[in-house]
Amino acid sequence: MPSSADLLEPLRRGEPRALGRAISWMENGHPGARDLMASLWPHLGRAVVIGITGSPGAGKSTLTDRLARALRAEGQKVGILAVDPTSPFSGGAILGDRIRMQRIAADPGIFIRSMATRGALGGLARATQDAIDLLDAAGYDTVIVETVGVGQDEVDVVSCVQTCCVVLVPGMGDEIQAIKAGIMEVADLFVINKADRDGADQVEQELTAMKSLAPPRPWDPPVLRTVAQQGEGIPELLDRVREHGAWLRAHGGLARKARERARLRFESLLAEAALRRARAQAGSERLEAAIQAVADHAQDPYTAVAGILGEP
Ligand SMILES: Nc1nc2c(ncn2[C@@H]2O[C@H](COP(=O)(O)OP(=O)(O)OP(=O)(O)O)[C@@H](O)[C@H]2O)c(=O)[nH]1
Ligand SMILES: [Mg+2]
Repeated sequence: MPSSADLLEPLRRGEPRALGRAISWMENGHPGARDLMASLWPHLGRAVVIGITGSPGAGKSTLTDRLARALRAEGQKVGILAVDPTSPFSGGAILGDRIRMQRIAADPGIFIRSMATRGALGGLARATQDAIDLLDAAGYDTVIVETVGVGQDEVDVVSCVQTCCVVLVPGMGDEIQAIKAGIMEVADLFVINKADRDGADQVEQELTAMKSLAPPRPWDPPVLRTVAQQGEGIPELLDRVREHGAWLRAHGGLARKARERARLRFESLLAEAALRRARAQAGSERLEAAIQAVADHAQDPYTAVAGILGEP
């Protein structure tokens, strides 16, 4: 079995096999995972991370594919993480994506990985953040994170990215309302994809109306149109992503985001470690008994937790 030291060099050279294995290590809580991260940590923070999020079928993968090809044409190395909180499978089982992305998958300058719920210790957001860090350490210039727009899981995933692009399509109707909750606040850019279809004007109007109702933000997320299938609007999208990056740098946003990410990660690891420790110290039986007592209304949860922690 390779040690983290064995993995480190090929990983730093950007070898896809080492990268794939390292991502699995982090997902599965391999004993060498912590050492590996410790060795890499000083080298991180170089990669630009772009999030592409939106409803199923909005064209996220097509956009991602186009963006990746545009960045490759500039000579960049590109990592793609396809995050699907609704899928129990991981390791590349998103068949449609695989077929669509076959063309770019053959390019050694592009690394693609599907991330799904199963097997990701500590949740998808953490697994995604770890994978981003590994790609960063492996010399990938840009990482594109594609997530389906559903609930908290993906809002957490969005916290991993530098620039979050929310993809809308014409004819969404009520869906635009649904997207408002949570996603409105995290969007750095709105992309109206499938602009070749009728109704792009209407989505844009609804979006503008929604933006005007939201509390003003220091960065006003621009709205742009793309036809990902034809590659239309992709250079403009990249320009806007870079503008946002420049704005972040000029306003201390990168440091602020880095600190927020560090806090989320630190606190979730700490909470998990505290639970593990409590379980080890009190014993699983006592913990289960306490949970049952709460369920039976024999004891309230606050008192039960204090009891496990030995607090008065
Ligand atoms: N008309 C039109 N179709 C598009 C455009 N972009 C993508 N499509 C098509 O929309 C369908 C869905 O595209 P995907 O890129 O798989 O969408 P997705 O958001 O990744 O889908 P999921 O990952 O399944 O949520 C495909 O058939 C694409 O060819 C576009 O700009 N115009
Ligand atoms: Mg997709």
